Amino acid sequence: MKKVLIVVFAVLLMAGIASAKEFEIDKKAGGYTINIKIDNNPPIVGDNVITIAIKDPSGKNVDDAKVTVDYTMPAMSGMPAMNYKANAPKSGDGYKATMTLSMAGSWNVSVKVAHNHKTVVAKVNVDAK
Ligand SMILES: [Cu+2]
Repeated sequence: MKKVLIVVFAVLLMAGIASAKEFEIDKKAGGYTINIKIDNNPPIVGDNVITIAIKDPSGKNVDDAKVTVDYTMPAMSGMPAMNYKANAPKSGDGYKATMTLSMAGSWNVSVKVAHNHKTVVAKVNVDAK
């Protein structure tokens, strides 16, 4: 009995760590489902790897899209607006790019997916620490 409880506790603990470690969100855009993961949660000042997985309206994985990631911070006192763009080529389980966030605070991340002659955009706001 004691052993079972310890195993259950360990599994719960690992699940908790796994979900806290990675940022993950699903967005719908133009019928597509765009799953966005960031390897740090919250994202950090510095390099963060963003992984994007895409399903088409019929639920099929899309592996022939062109994906780019724009990440911007609006101007604030003493700091002009910052705009960055990264290509996210297909790599393993998704499309991957590195976002180098140069300061803490609120960043707007736009994932642009070009597929079958149309472009859809998924937007997410993150707070870098
Ligand atoms: Cu700023």
